[in-house]
Amino acid sequence: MANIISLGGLQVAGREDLGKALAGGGCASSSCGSAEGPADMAPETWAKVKDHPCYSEEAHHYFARMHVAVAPACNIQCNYCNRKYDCANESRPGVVSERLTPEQAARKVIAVAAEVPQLSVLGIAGPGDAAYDWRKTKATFDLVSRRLPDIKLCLSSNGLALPDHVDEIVAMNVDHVTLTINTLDPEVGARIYPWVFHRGRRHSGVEGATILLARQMQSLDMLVARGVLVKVNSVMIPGINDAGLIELNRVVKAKGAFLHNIMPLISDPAHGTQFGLTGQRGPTAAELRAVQAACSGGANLMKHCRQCRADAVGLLGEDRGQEFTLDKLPEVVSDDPEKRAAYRDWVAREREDRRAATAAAQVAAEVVEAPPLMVAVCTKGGGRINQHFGHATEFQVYEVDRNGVRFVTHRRADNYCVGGHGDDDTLAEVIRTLDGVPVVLCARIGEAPRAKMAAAGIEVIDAYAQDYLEPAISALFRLRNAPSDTGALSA
Ligand code: CLF
Ligand code: SF4
Repeated sequence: MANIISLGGLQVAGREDLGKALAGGGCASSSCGSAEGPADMAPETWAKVKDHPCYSEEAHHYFARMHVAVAPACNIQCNYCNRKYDCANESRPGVVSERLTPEQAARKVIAVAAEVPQLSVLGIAGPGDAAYDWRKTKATFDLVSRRLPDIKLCLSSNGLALPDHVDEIVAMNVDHVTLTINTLDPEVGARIYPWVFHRGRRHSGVEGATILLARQMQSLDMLVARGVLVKVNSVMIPGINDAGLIELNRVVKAKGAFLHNIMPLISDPAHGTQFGLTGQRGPTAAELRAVQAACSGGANLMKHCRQCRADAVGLLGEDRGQEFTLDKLPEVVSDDPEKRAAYRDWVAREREDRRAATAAAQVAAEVVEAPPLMVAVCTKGGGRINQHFGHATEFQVYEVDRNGVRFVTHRRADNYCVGGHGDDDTLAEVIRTLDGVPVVLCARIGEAPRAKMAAAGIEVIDAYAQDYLEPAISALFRLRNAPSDTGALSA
């Protein structure tokens, strides 16, 4: 089999060259899902999540998803949505996608699959509700699964119409469904959903919220009973549903949800939503972290969600959607499954190496008694420190101590270096973005920005360029706290 892989137009051959391609110059990066690996779950569950960038935090370093905006109709009204934009339950608010017919969508998926070997998942997350606009969702999945049987199918829904389609979902081998459940309390629900449309009638207030909640719980039970992995999304709305999210997390875990994704409300008067116009604010990062911390011991939390667009393409955190708009697609598209197979072989070997290196570094670090250290990383995928500081639009933040390296969150900032020139305003924004994070690991940085970052109290280190993330972070922790230990890597 020809082991030739194309990464965004760059042709590379084999494993070493692919590593170099991921390591070189370049741009966007990302991260998201359960932090667990194959040792933590049943083999059949691991088989479902290992290539899904949202359901496995590890997979998001290697695999891409794409969304197609085929389902514009919706059956409820959320106060953070005004229907001019994509469904805000699993999309960045204020974004409008190019709407496609199922045939156009299938053409687009085949074209992307031929160009992006990292592609492993097709998701339908709007622009309305994928289960309510079922005919178009199903037609798209049917067309794609016939042509690309190795691509996993994934959908997102508010849950109201979903119980009517569980048999078809299972028959189509859809292994991953996201349900948005914002509250267990219909009184609270009435403050989020002014109305729902069910069985030909509109129901408002508490009556509507009661119907919606019952159908969401029914959806969760039915999907779990049929072996479908369910991720629950909750939009955190301070002063409205925040107090109930810990109990919600506990309940969805007890019902068998695989992941819980607590997303911040993004509210802006310019979006024209009820919450935007009435000044309802979203949570601060500290409020979101506090709720996540209080959910410890409940359902696994997803912390790498990027609140994608309903037409997102690429690794999480990178958006290649504009490369694949309808006007840029060829009329006749053909797939190249060998490229994806070669890429997956490479990923399997990389994962083994990375796990072995992480385990060895952890053994060395667990003797170090020191407070946890926060470390930001510049990466554009592959689980390595492979991005120039000036090209990072996003920093992945990890915490390390003697118990290991844990992904905490991502923080976004405009990239510092534009056209080879650093922008001081952007650097100031990067420094604000990295508040509370004293160290950044990157592939390269110029001396001038390094000095400015140091003056702001942030050390930027490029000595671990191209290394795997976790072993490098462990080594840094050990070096800082046991510098005389000759076993530690030096920076
Ligand atoms: Fe899309 Fe959602 Fe499937 Fe992922 S996204 S339908 S589960 S393939 Fe992922 Fe995007 Fe977050 Fe969604 S980062 S918004 S969680
Ligand atoms: Fe908007 Fe999605 Fe809510 Fe429907 S379910 S009103 S599309 S946010």
